Amino acid sequence: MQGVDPAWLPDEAFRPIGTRRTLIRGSGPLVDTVHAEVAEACARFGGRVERDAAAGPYDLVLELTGAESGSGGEAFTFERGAGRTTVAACGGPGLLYGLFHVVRLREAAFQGSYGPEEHRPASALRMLDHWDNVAVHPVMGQVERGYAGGSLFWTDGRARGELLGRVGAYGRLLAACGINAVAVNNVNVHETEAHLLTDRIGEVAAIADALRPYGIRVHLSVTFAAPMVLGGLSTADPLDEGVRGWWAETTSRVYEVIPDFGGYVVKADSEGQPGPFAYGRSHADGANMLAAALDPHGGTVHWRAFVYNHRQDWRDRTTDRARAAYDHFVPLDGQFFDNAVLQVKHGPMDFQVREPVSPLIGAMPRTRLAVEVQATQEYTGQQRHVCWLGPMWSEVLRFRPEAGAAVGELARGGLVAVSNVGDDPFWTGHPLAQANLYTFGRLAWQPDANPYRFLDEWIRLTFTPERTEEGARLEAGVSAVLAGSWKTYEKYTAPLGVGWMVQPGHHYGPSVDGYEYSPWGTYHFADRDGIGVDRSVATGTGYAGQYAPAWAKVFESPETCPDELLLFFHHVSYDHVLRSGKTVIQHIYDTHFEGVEEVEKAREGWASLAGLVDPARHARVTERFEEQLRSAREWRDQINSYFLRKSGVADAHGRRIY
Ligand code: GCW
Repeated sequence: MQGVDPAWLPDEAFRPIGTRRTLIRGSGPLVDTVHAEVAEACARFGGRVERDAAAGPYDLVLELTGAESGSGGEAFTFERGAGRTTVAACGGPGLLYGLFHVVRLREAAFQGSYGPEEHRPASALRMLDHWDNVAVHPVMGQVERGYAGGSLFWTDGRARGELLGRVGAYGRLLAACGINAVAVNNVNVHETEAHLLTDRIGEVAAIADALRPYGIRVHLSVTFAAPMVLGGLSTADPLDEGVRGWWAETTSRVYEVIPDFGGYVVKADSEGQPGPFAYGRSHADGANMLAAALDPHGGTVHWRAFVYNHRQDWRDRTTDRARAAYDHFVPLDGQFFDNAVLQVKHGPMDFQVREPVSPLIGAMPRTRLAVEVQATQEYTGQQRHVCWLGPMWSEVLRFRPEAGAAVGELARGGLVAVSNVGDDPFWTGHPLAQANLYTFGRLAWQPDANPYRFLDEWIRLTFTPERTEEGARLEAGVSAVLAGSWKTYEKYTAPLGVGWMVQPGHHYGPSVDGYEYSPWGTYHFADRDGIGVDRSVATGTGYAGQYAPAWAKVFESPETCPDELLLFFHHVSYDHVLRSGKTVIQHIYDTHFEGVEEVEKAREGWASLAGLVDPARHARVTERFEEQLRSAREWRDQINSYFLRKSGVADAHGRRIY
C-alpha cells in the first residue's frame, strides 16, 4: 500500500521464501491466498512456486492434507529434514498460519532440521473489537478511544468502498500474527450504527469480503433495543415471542449476505446502553435470546460483563465498582447457552495500568468466558507514550485463579483486544504501538508463551535487521525502548494499583482528584494520613473475598498483598512500609523520579538509532517521545507535589517537588 507502513510484513521478510523453490498442494480460497503470497515473493526475489506439481526438488512444501483436526483447520505441522521444509495443514487457515510461521523464522526455516512440530491455537477465537463509529460522534469522534486517526472501515458515514483495499492489507497483518476475527463497530451502538444490522448490512458484507481471504470473520456490535429502533416493535423484552422472532429473522438475513458471519457483540445495561434489566430479565435471558437466533447459523454472541453502576454516590463507601461484574454474573453461572460467550475485561475496573485479575475469571466454570484486554492505549498513554503491554497481558493470562488452569486456558470463549488501529499511515499512530497488536495476536494463539519472545519476533520482522553489528545494535536498541516501557509508564503515573488519577473524559494526563468526587466509582480516598481503597473483607468492601480462598487470603492483608496492588486493596498510611522496605510516600516519590529518568533514557536510545531506522518511522517516534517526556514530567510533578502537600512528608533525597 502506497504510503502505508508495511508493519511486520515488509517485503524483506519474504526474501528467504522468495529466493527459493516452493510447492503448494491443495485447493481452496485460503490456499489461493498462500499461493499469491509466495508467488509475489518469488516475483520480487527470483524464486519459483508451483502448484500441485509432483516432481521436485523443492525447498518448501506447503500442503493441505485430508485429515480434519479439531481446531477449525487452523492447526499445522512444521517439519524440516533432508533439505526440505514442510508445512502440512488440514485446513486453509492452518496452511496460511504455517506460511507466516515460515516467514517469522526467516532464514532459520531453511536451515538445520525440525520437528515434526504441532502448532495449534490455544483458543479458537482471537478477536479484535473496533470501537469504530460509522458517523463521527460529537464527543467520541470516529473511533471511540482511538489514537490512530480515523476508522479503517468507515469514513464520511459509510464503509470505505474503494478504499477497502487497505482493509485487505489489514487482514493480512492480522493473519500474520494469528488473529481470526474482527468486530467492525463500537460496542456503544449509536443511531446510525444500529442500521448496520439490517438495511446497511451490505456494507458489513463488503468488509467481510475484504477480510475473508485471510481467514478473518466479521462480527457486529448490535444494540439490545434493535427490535424497537429498527423493527418498530414496542418492546425489546428478551422473553417476548415477537422480539425473539424479530431477532431470528433478522439474523437469518445477515447470514444470507455473510454466510460465515461470526456473531454479535453486545454491551447491555452498561454506561447507558439498553439491556434486559428494563424488562426485569436477567443477562442470561438477554444473551440466550441472541444465542438462539445465531445458533442455527453457527454464530456466537459475545455478551460483555462490563456492567456496573456509573451513577454512584462518591459519599457512599459501601458501593464498590470493582465488585460489580462478579456480583452481577456469578449467580448466572450455568444459565448461558453454549454459543453465548461472556466477555470479561481482564481487570475488575477498566483497563488501568495495574489491576488485579478479574475475580470473575475462574468463578464461572459452567460458562464460556472470553477475556478482553485493551490494545488501544486509553489509560496507558494514548499512543503518544511508548507502552508495550505484552508483559501485563502475559501476567493476566498466566495468572491461576486457583490451583489448576491459568486464565489463558479458562478463556474458552476466546481472547479479545480492543483494537489500537486506525487509518494512520503507521496503523497505530505511534509506530511502536504496533508491537501491542502483534503481541496480542501471538499471545492469543499461545497464552502461556514468554511475551518477550514475541517482542523479539516483532522487532526482527518489522525492522529486518541485517546480521551485522549494526543490525544487532538496531535490534537491541528497539528492544531496550520497548521491553520495560509498561513498568516505566506505571512508575510515572498512578502508584501501587490505585489508578484513575487521569483527566476526566479524555483520560490523558494527570488529574489526581479528577475522578475523586464523581459518580463513576473510581476513587483513591487520599487524605492527609493515607491513601487507597479498603477492599478487604474484614473492614472494607469485601471485594477481596470474591477470589478463591488462596488469593483472597493474599489480598486480604496489607502484609501479604503484593506491593503493586497495595492501594487497590488497602487504605494505608503514607509511612506504611511496603514489602520492598520503602514507605508508601517514598515509593511514590522514587518511582515518579525514576519513571521520568527512564523516559529520558529511552528517548536517547531511540535518537541513537537514527540512520538505522526508516526516516519517516524514526521521525514519528521521535516526535512522540517529545510529548511523552513532557507528559511524564507533568505526571511526576503533579503526583509528587500533590502527595507532598497532602502528607507533609519530605522526600528523603531532597529532590525538587513543588
Ligand atoms: O474504558 C471504557 C471507555 C469507554 C468504553 C467502555 C467499554 C466503549 O472509557 O469509552 O466504551 O470502557 O468498554 O464499554
